[in-house]
Amino acid sequence: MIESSPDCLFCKIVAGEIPAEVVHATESTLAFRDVDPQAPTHVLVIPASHYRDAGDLALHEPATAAEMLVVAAEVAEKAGLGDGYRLVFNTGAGGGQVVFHAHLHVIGGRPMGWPPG
Ligand code: D5M
Repeated sequence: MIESSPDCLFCKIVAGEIPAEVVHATESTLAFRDVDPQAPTHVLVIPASHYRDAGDLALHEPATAAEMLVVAAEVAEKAGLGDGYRLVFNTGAGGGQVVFHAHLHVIGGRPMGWPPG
């Protein structure tokens, strides 16, 4: 783990160097709208510190990993997603991860299919 990584897009959002539509913030987490939404509600919840993926985060900062789930539930409630929503950690390139700063997708507001694409 490193506190922040100089070339990391999401570290720059945490630092306020790149703008984002923030919907929730705590000392250890930040939640902001995905720039390429896949549903009416699409928010990313990230740890403030830099970890490459969900496993790296959970290994080194399990309390923050758990807090991200609480934040996701709060985001979903605020967005009126009482009917349900989807939480996704794309992990590694083969898992569809593109930004290598751990992040939890909170997706909702439309019917969800299974299996995911
Ligand atoms: O998802 C990475 C996600 O990050 C993808 O859904 C787009 C989103 N993204 C990329 N750049 C930005 C900025 N600047 N603001 C908000 N959202 C952004 P992954 O799970 O890595 O495939």
